[in-house]
Amino acid sequence: MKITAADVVVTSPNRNFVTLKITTDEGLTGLGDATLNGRELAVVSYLRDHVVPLLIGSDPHRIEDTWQFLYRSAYWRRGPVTMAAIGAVDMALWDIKGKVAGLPVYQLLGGASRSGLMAYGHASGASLPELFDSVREHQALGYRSIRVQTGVPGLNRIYGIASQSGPADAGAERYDHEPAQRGALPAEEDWDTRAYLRHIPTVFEAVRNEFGPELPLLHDGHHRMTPIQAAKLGKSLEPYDLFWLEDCTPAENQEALRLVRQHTTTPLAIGEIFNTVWDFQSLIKEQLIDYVRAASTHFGGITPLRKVMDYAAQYQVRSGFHGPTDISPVGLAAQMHVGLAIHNFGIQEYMQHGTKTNEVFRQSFTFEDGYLHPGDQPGLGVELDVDEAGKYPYETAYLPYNRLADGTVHDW
Ligand code: EZ4
Ligand code: CO
Repeated sequence: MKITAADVVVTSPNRNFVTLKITTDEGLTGLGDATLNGRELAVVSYLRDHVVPLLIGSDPHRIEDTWQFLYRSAYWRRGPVTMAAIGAVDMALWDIKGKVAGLPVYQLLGGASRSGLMAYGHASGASLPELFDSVREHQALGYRSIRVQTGVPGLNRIYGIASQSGPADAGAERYDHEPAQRGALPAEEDWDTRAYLRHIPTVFEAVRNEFGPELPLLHDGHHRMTPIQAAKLGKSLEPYDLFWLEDCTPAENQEALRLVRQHTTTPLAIGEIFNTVWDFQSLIKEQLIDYVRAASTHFGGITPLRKVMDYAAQYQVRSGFHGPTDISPVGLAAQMHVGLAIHNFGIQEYMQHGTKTNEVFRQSFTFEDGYLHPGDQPGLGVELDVDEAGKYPYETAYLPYNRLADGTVHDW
């Protein structure tokens, strides 16, 4: 079998997505997600100009070899643009292999280790009553684990707060805080870490009082704290028994996690912006984290995601793959197959795509009683409706960013 075509499809139903569609001489097609939120067109060029010409004529069955060839022959290794491009190729080849075998990808990875994937959703509110409504709404949707983000008194606009609670209007996203916002420039938000550190423990105390001790609760610090601030937050949240505290410090300084670990038993999750196995090497080996936040899309695909999880298994570190709406349905499906197959699955983030996105990407996964399952279609189980995709051309969009009260740019 040979690859005869590889097309890069850019579409913006509810938000921008970049999808690679590989076609073989036997008429089979495979899909891969190459969406890099806010920097989408860089990956489009990387694929169209530098990867697609190398794929034509090659054997789609050689997944490991193709991955190593694209990674090593570029000479310039790693980085989100390169790894999103390689990831899309890798997913598309697994999709094709599954279709040839007549099996869902999880079967090729060793078969199911569980009947479904526990998923968490994003509850948020500017105030406590709004947050409680949002938690109840997510419970009604079936979620059994919930991420909690709230407004902070004195700050106008911060990460993670949807401007509306309840289901979105027809065609819109439920989570309007997630999409990079369409427009020529990024939106500016404000930040004050001391105000945040004072407020957040009171929020978790109130949520525990309202919803009881059993509900697994998660929280995302979104890279904003110094090591000692993160240590303080982890310690102050211990009475509320978090499932995890995510991205408590910026990921570049990995030694920060040693200091955080010395002070708190709150479980730590990190790595949504990591793009290779090597970014996790010390953190896993030194047991500085509890959950791997990688996403198939930004991490080079299914092949390396499986490898990092096998490595993590030796240290009792589990998966918590990144699943925001900027991971396309193809990327989400890819990591569901990995999550179902590995032994050390932890939890899967699952935000729900908008209805227009679901018309562009026809999917076969299920979400029942809080558990995801990728379905049993051969391959990844996602098909792209190219005509629908063509209705929604790319629109410039950026993630927001942060400034402190004195105007200093802060981590977002
Ligand atoms: O801000 O995916 O845990 N989830 C997150 C996300 C990220 C977006 C960035 O594109 O941190 O909301
Ligand atoms: Co996050």
